[in-house]
Amino acid sequence: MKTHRSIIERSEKNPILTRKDVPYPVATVHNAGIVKHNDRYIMLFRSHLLNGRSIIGRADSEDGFSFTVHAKPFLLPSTDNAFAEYEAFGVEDLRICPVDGEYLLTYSAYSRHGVRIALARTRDFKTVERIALITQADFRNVVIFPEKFGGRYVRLDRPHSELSPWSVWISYSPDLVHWGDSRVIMKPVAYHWDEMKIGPGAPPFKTDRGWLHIYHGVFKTMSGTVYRLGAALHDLDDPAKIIGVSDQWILAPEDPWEVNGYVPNVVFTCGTVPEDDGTVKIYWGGADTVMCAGTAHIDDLVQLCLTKKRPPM
Ligand code: BMA
Repeated sequence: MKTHRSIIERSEKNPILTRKDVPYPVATVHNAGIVKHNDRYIMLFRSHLLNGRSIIGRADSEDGFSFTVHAKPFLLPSTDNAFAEYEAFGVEDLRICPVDGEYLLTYSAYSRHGVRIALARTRDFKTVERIALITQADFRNVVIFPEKFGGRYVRLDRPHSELSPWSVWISYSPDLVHWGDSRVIMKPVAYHWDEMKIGPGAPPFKTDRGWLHIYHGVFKTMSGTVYRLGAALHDLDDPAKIIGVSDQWILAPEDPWEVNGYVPNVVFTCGTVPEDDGTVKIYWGGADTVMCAGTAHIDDLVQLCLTKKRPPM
């Protein structure tokens, strides 16, 4: 019996991509960035190699649900001096941020120094140019807004400290290399589904009412943590201003491949594709093991942020 319509309708093809689809040996396929480029969906997914470290692969699709994986990985840890030191333990959770006719790629760079964020760019997904390491350690999950504000790039990021665990901050840059004017704009809420930590998910996209940001939130239970997805709406002119954050989550682990896997009870997004018909395709890793997709009406998500709010902080 269906009691109410889900906000996100899961694809019947889920999981849409698994390690069996990958022509080189990997343990997982998850946490993929995605974009529609020249009418094709391009997915840059994370895979654990059999040594436990991660690389980024590429898969393409005509319809956004059936993907074919490229023979070779898309991005491996750098061997270039400036980056190699910080990517030695792998590259993870890449986001594709379309800005000014190019794609900015942000990803977690792991090394013995911790985790920090690296930024690269591509125009055609054939050549990739690394730009800079744009955070210090203990940062993950950076997404860059599709437009500049006052001539500056704007990103959401997620520093962590014991006193203020895993919250969403905003930072600005004139040149993609130097970032500053940072301040916190959204925090976990006590005894709420996202009370343990929150972090940027997919790069925000524009709606009539604001920038819609799909983020992840974590709750700690007696048998481990649960990763779910939520929605926040940012002001169109000033993205530091949050208009509303949905009180309820929009996606929780339910399917067997979300509940069980490499890390149980995880749905984790790095990308969405807003379509011209008012829907948005949302992509998420299930249990850090497979890729899944679903569709939502953009209006439904916006309304949740406007009418059933939790305080941003
Ligand atoms: C986070 C990151 C994500 C992962 C999630 C659930 O801390 O490591 O890449 O999907 O945990 O394991």
